[in-house]
Amino acid sequence: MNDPSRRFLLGGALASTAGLALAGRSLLDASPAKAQAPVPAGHGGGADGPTFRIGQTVDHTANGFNPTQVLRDFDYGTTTRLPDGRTLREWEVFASDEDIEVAPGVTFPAWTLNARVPGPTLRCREGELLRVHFRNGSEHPHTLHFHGIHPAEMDGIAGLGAGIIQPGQSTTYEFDATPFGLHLFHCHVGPLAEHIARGMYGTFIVDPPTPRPPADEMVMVMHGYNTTFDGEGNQLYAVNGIPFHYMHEPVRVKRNELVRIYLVNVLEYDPINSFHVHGNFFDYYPTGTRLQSSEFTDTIVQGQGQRGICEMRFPHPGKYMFHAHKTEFAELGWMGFFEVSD
Ligand SMILES: [Cu+2]
Repeated sequence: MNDPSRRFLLGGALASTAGLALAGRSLLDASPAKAQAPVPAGHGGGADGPTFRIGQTVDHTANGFNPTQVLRDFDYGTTTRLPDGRTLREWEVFASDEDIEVAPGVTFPAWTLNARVPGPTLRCREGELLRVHFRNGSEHPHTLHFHGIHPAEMDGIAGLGAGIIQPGQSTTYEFDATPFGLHLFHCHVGPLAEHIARGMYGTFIVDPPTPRPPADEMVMVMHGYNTTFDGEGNQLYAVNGIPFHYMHEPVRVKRNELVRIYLVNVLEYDPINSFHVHGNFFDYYPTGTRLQSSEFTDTIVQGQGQRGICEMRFPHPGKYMFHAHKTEFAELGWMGFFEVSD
């Protein structure tokens, strides 16, 4: 991903996002070198290329999801009481193939969970019994592999338990909600990198027995799109599905209110992702498995599969950027704003 010339051989998606990157970049610096690089004939700028229009956003209605809603969408499933008094919590999760407009005029053929990227944020409480009913409506074989503590046959990989779930087939994963913390789930079918890069991941929150203090809670899943399918990097970077979304629709928060971000990195192909907030610091709880903050900072890094909880209050009103502190990712979509008001 470090060779700009290779990037610009990648076709319409990149050419289309160059304008977006330029729009966002001016907030970070004033030298849009990449965005001004020549576009190969027939890609992006040509009549047969996608039609990027500055100021336009993607069609969220056609996509079927909007990152503004994804941000605070916690799926608690349905609960029943077991004879021993324990709570049984159940969800329905389905896989399907969906064309998603990931940047204006740029369609990505995603493999999705519950028809969105990222998939649902499943939320439960430690000690519950969980059942995830998985139906594969995709044209491709998939599984659900949860992070957490569970028996081998519930691990959602080939050759164990139900193994690979073929198109049209279903299975149920059952395990205990433990340990409390911030986890994730994703497909675990090979080629694994592509199944993840296509969009098959979601957030899995196990609340502690005594809830965390009340807060304005939100989920941020950091990921990317390898729109050329060369498996060598990403042409777009995003939080919650759509690059630059929170530049267009800032995350609105209240001054001095506790903000709790469940931050997950599932970015494929690039080894490290990061999160940085302007004009503020936050407490960081790695994996959310301890109730004591391990760090007070304004920047953290995560490898793929790493996650952690960020807690902060904004003492001043106004707009504050948040973005990957990897400038390349920020310029290709991984940036947004908090908008703080009274
Ligand atoms: Cu898969």
